[in-house]
Amino acid sequence: MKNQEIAKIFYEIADYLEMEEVQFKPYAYQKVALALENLEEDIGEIYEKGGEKAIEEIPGVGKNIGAKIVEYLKTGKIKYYQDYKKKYPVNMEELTSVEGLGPKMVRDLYGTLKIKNLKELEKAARGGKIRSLPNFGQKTEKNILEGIKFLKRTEGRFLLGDIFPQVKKIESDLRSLKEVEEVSICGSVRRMKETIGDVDFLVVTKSPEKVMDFFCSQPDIIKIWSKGLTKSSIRLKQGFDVDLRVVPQRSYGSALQYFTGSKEHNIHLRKIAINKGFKLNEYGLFRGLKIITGRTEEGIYKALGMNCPPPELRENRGEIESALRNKLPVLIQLADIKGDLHCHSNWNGGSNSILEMAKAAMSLGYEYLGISDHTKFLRIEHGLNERQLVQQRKEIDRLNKKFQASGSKFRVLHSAETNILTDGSIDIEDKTLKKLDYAIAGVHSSFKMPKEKMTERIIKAMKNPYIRIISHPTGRILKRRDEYQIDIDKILKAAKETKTILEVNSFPERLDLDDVNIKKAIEFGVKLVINTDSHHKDHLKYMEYGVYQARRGWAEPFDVINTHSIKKLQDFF
Ligand code: DGT
Ligand code: CA
Ligand code: CA
Repeated sequence: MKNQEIAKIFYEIADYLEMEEVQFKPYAYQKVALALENLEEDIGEIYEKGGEKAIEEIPGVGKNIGAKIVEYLKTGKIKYYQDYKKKYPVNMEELTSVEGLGPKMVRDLYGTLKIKNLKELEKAARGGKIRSLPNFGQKTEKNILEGIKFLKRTEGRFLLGDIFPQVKKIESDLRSLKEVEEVSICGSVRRMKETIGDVDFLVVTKSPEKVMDFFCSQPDIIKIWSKGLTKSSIRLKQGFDVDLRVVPQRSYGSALQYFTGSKEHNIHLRKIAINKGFKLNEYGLFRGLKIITGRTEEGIYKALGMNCPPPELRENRGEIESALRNKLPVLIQLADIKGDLHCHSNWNGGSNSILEMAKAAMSLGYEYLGISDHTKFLRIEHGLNERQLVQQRKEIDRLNKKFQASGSKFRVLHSAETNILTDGSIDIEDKTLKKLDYAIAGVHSSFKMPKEKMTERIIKAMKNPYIRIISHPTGRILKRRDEYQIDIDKILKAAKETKTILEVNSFPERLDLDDVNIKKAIEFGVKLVINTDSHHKDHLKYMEYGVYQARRGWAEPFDVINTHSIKKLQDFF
């Protein structure tokens, strides 16, 4: 599909336009890029069927951008983009991946020091060359070095959400082979870890040759590291590696157990086996030379006197002790989720109208959707002011009347994602907050405050009686920036006292709270909400990733407020 290729180019064009400080246009390109990324139909097919006219029906596409899409489909190039690349021969994607480094800074660094890529950037920063540039200074130089360090730390790991759809596709392709008797994803993907080193598959088959031939001839392969009858290893064009192992049926369960990990879980489990006079490895559970069991995972855990913990729990964080005492939690599932309480609409520049978002939520079987647009402090996000919020309420009331008249119990709830200012106050006055069904608050500025100040800032927001939810409570962006400095114990204690709900943000690069903090929050008795923070109707599907992290954090349906029915939720608020 050309959709992703064109989207990527448009994002870069937006960066170049920002470099030249062109107004509004960058946003237009970003918007189309987002629409292309979420388009289900192939753009080439749309063009073949309906010509340029059909292309211009894609949201945000006008004559100008439409012509560029057609140019790419016809020639594989966009001259406008090529010209920019000639003018600024920099690796934009690489450089802007450094936290805090935007297109304008890239322009200045290229203009003065001829910096074109990450390597040159690091060299200049280490050499103290950046601090003396106008508009940069010592602090910026230090931040750049920290940003680079952070990138290196997470290098080579992939976001679960970025690779999961393709991993599922490989799984179903393997499953459809008639030679394949069993297939399972294992490793960190099966445990739904937020980032993935490599992908591991297990297969049972009597014709390993056929299966390996298939595995090593998939279309997206860029390298075959090894190909054998029991193990093959490949790299896909997205950059990640996939291992496939073939095991005999009698060892399938023990191999699945072993290769699911985690390593820490396995080490603990093996000790228990030894204490009971067994030997446990990927071939089975043995007493002396005699195999006791190995066919199923459940069989192995049972023989060791325990329940089989869901893969998401296998991090040696107490799950083995719970499994031994028959006390494993009954984890939340995607099917328990009855609505999404943090979504954006076109009122604040999102891609879809409230009605479009609501329809998408209904098609997921939800009972409600909370619209929570940004508020006025966030000017780049077209944040709403008090007057606009009141107007928005009217539209939502109108929609709900329609739903009611048609006999649907679905409701749109009115919220806002307000900003916690540096002193902990909220950028919308209480009088207006009071009129919302519930208000959300989040930190969207001044991320680098000292720990104590940042903790106080958030706690003050929680004390506002109208703020019911704190969005993405730690502010981390995976592979990009660390969480801000906060005292999580103090935050959890205050959340409990003020009955403030903490969000599990499902966006694949956020997953905030993370698994460890989710578990901690539950132990503190704090309630959670799993939200997508959708800026497009197709983002609603990210809910699954929030649910996986909640499972990794031992969450049960009872801990999460958007498992409530609409009635119960309204009473709750
Ligand atoms: P990743 O790939 O870094 O995201 O993480 P995993 O957990 O998928 O790790 P990987 O691919 O190296 O190995 C897959 C599983 O195999 C791992 O979760 C547990 C098991 N395993 C690997 N090495 C060892 C080991 O040295 N000892 C034990 N007990 N298990 C291991
Ligand atoms: Ca792995
Ligand atoms: Ca592996």
